[in-house]
Amino acid sequence: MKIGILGLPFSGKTTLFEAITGAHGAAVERGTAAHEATVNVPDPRVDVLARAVNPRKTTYALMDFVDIPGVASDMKREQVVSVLSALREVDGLVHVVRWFDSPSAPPHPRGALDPRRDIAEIEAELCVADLDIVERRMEKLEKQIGRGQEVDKSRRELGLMERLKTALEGGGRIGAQNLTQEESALLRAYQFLSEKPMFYVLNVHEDALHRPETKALAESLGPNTVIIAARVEKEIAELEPSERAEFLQGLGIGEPAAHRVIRAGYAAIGLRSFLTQGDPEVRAWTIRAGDTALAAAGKIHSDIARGFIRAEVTAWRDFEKHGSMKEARNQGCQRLEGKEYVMEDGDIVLFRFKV
Ligand SMILES: Nc1nc2c(ncn2[C@@H]2O[C@H](COP(=O)(O)OP(=O)(O)OP(=O)(O)O)[C@@H](O)[C@H]2O)c(=O)[nH]1
Ligand SMILES: [Mg+2]
Repeated sequence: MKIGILGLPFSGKTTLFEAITGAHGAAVERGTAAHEATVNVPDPRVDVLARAVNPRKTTYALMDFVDIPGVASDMKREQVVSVLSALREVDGLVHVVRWFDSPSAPPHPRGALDPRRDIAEIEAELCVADLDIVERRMEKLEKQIGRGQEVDKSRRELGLMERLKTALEGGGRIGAQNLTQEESALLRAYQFLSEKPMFYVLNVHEDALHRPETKALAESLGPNTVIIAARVEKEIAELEPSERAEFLQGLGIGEPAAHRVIRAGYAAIGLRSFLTQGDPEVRAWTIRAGDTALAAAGKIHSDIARGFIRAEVTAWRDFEKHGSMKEARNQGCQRLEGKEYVMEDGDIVLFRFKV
């Protein structure tokens, strides 16, 4: 899974990217290119399972982050479209909203701080980028209809695109358009930005982390908003791992930025994890809420999905209660499930398959 980081110039996107991924120095050139890095999804269940199973290898689920240069309404439209195109394939967006002022940082591009205005500006840029795609598609469909190619199908899609155009021109996100399943499926290939799940990081000065007005603002922006002092978190991420906890504690922060942002991303996108265990490896895998056993099998290998026979599933709480896979099985906690079984977060699964 992949999360894209966006926001106005100098909101702290690259600083947050460095805090989350630990990337820094020459790898993170400022202001121009997009950066990408992969981080482990922290999951205490993986650690507990690994202690019980003692495998040769322990592998966490992975999350990719993409950091792009800032976009703003006073940039050329082609430039906005080109910068934002780096986010087309991501599964969710995190919008970094600036709520710090510092003499050592470039000033906010709009002068005063105003998170709501910044959010409206970025949302409008997402709509502009999507509108660009919609309009180009409409031209193509009109030509096809003119040539008599797949007329009915093209007309139907053109009708949908016209609806999206009207919505986008009025500043409405595609994600808010009450699309049918069929329409969503048709639109999937266009990877519209304003259809993607989005959450906010409120980037504050470390002194403002625990202020009531910071918390009130974060809450008003949405349930998955994360309050982060990106610059100090970046500095802490550069320390030796053994020293980090003490500094975080000093700031009254329980967990590093990476953990909090990934957790918010899981919630915003609707992600879940399942676990596999055995002799070479204990491992966590990411799926979407509502995914079936068959879909989960396909995450591991297409052969496992193709030759799916059954899934042997132990719920996380049953494993936890009995302390080992063997004891959980002895107590009758292992269930046999078929392809259609809807996976639960934390399920420990062994897939039986034949190809
Ligand atoms: N005081 C303070 N400064 C910050 C914070 N986050 C970022 N900065 C500073 O703000 C400036 C811009 O930060 P960047 O992370 O490069 O911002 P950006 O959003 O990536 O900017 P562009 O890529 O140019 O759009 C740098 O000088 C940072 O050190 C913060 O939380 N507190
Ligand atoms: Mg940057």
